Amino acid sequence: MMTFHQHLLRALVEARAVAVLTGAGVSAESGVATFRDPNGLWAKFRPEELASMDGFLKNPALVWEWYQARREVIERVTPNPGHYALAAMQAWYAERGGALTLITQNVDRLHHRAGSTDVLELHGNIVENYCSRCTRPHDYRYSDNPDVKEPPRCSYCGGMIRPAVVWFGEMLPVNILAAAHHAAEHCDVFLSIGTSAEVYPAAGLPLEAKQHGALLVEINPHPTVLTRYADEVIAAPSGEALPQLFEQMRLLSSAASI
Ligand code: BJW
Ligand code: ZN
Repeated sequence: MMTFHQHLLRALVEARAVAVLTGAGVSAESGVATFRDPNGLWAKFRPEELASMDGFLKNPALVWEWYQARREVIERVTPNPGHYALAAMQAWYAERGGALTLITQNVDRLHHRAGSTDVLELHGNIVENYCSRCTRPHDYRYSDNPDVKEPPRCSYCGGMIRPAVVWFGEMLPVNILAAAHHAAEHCDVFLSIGTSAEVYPAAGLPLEAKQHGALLVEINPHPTVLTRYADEVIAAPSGEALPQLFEQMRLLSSAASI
């Protein structure tokens, strides 16, 4: 049983608006590799070769196969207790007339599968695809065609189809980023969970929230560049910390209402 500071629990129970930023660490306990951990994806692959338009144009089949392999993993795994706790917390705030805005850098859709709604996907998703030339959406589903080894071609212009993720050097979806900034600037508590906070502009959101007066909380078993700015650090895996945090919030809240 983890113990949390009373003022953290009280801040969470009293908050009207909560913003949460998640990263790859939230899916680690589901069996999805992170990027920058010692056994993460970037330990084996060079980011600029795989997660950039230049890399895709130089070696489309390599990039496509890398995404196919990751799709295979993501189809096979399931959300973990951390994903479910965040979905339950979102419903809990909504019932009380508040709001929890879930901002994620993850492309795996596990938050959706756990029941979270209105998820702000800053880096897109790995399930959908679009044409790298004319940008039209392309209806390719991994489960229908798991063995496609090269990018399919666009039925309108013949361009190469790419995953609907945001690569280095590409702009994040404008409306989604704007909604994320708004949530960061207007929340009472901001939770940064399972992210190294190294990739911008997402990494700027926690400090933006703190500058606007939010309590900044980090949940991560390892220190990050953000740790020294956090008001509260829960140094534990999110799949363990989040269900216990939510449980203790509910206990405090029901005790307070007696
Ligand atoms: C656990 C755990 C457990 C483990 N529980 N925790 C300002 C300064 C410097 C550079 C820039 C800047 N602004 C922009 C840039 C450039 C660049 C950038 O940020 N570079 C930095 C790396 C230096 N940013 C961009 O290029 C962005 N675009 C942009 O800014 O466009 C501007 C523009 C304007 C005008 C014209 C054109 C452009 C785009 C960034 C896109 C990032 N894309 C990727 C790939 C997505 C597709 C895919 O998945 O293949 O997104 S990179 C990769 O990193 C992925 C992730 O979403 C992202 C963040 O990683 P995350 O989630 O933090 O994972 P990790 O692995 O880093 O950390 C995991 C953490 O979990 C660790 O801390 C562990 O301890 C922890 N953990 N187990 C809880 N059980
Ligand atoms: Zn096209």
